[in-house]
Amino acid sequence: MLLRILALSVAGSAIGATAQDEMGALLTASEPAPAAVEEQATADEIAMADVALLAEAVFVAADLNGDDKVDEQEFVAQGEAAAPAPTGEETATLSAADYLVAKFKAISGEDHEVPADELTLAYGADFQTADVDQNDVLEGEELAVFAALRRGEPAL
Ligand SMILES: [Ca+2]
Ligand SMILES: [Ca+2]
Repeated sequence: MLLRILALSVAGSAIGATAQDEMGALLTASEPAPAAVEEQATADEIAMADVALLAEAVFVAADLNGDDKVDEQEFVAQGEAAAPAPTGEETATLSAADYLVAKFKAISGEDHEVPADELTLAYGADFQTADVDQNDVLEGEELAVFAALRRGEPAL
């Protein structure tokens, strides 16, 4: 009886190890390096499938204190770092930071915090809005609209 349990547990662990190896290989194959995600942000086009990765990369970059939530200050700092406000005459009534604060409020809701899934949802919604021809790929002008929406600025 004892031998049987032993044999089963050995067999079980062998299967477990194989499955883990396969999972590891799959994860390694499908997860792009952080550098690849950064490149997607400035690519010629962004596919719907890239949005979650993009949101994740932005979230990690924005969450400076590592508490798995992006607060207003972190959101604005990340937004300003990603798209520096144009220098020169500031005739607009709202600054880039004002737009980012408004965008943060829209995403965060009443708890004034944005966990990763809320940022991913917001990016998904902005993607849909920017994808004018609804082909699940942002190209050309659509990319500019997507960038503006993510900064909370009115799309042109
Ligand atoms: Ca944080
Ligand atoms: Ca499109």
